[in-house]
Amino acid sequence: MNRKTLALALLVLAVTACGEKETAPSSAVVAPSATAAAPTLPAATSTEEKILNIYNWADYISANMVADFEKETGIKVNYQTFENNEGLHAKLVAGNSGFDLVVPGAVFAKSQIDGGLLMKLDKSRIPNLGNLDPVIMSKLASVDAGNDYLVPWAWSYTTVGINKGKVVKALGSTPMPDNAWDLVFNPTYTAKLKSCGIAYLDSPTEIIPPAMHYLGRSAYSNAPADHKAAGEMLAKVRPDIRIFTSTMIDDLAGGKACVALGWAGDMNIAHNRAIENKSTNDIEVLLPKTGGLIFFDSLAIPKDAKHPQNAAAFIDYFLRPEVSASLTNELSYATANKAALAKVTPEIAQNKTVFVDAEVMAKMVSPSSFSNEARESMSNVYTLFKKSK
Ligand code: N2P
Repeated sequence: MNRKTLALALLVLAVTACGEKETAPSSAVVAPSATAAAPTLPAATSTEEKILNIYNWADYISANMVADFEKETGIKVNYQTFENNEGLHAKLVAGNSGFDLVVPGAVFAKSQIDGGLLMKLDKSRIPNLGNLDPVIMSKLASVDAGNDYLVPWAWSYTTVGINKGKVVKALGSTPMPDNAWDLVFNPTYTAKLKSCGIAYLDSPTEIIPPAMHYLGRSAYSNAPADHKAAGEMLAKVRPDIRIFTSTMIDDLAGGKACVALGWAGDMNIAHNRAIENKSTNDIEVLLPKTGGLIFFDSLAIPKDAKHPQNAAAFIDYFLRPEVSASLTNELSYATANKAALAKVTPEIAQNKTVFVDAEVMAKMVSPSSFSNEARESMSNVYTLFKKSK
């Protein structure tokens, strides 16, 4: 039943790039299928020194993934984390980042491909590409034609999360709003909630898109007028926003923030962490009635990577069903690995904030990509917003 729900949900997931709606033929999307886990990794044929430098988002990998890969291949992994797409993008643009494997969001990946910042995958080294869901891969082809550069790592959506008890208390006689986005964008609510802490993600492309969406404009508008409108709206709540962060798990779980504009996956981690810590903080992921913003993060190899064969070996290892499933099971981020779905625990598979129902999914905003100019314009609006208090 869950697989069916997921398949339905994914049918409506449309990754569109700059308004382009073209979709590559699905025959072009996957490598020759080899669904069984390979007994030996393509790493065995790597002619490179045994080093792999990975750059990923914080809190975005299962506990043993790196150690198990190192043990099996003898490849030493240097693992570093970044805070947001802007940070990763700047490193790629500057070049010589030293990284062999990075995890850009779909929103940035198209301009990175177009800008020649990424290397084409050597698909012959990644037989487990056949495990990926062809429906998702055909959607991703609107960002990456032919699926030549990106391998989906995980997906989730940007939304509003709350500490239920604290929010109800802070709102007092004011009932919960009909539209959850009000909790972070409407001064009537933020003025009350500032007492228990409102956290925002710290990135222009994480905040301006939901703000435009809240205003009824396209979340992926490239028009400076739309960015400006979002900035004007955000200025009204600025005095109420206390926390800007890219790692809000502990803020939520520990009770420092009672409301967050962030990623559903991290909110689910916070929910579980609060329980583990035996705290009374009850963290809940809300599903705004106007929809959250789907995001899609993918593994990619920088153009000047020194160890692309080792990177391909890691990608193939990650695409084993049990390895992909470990990420979903431990971190509540959904997978595009179809072969992994059978290994997702019932608890996660049935969590409607991870694999959302088809009707909730239908309202979600699909990712798109911004022009370089639009990112610059949003960055200016965001900087002004953050500076003013
Ligand atoms: C997980 C990071 C999620 C990445 N902590 C959002 N694109």
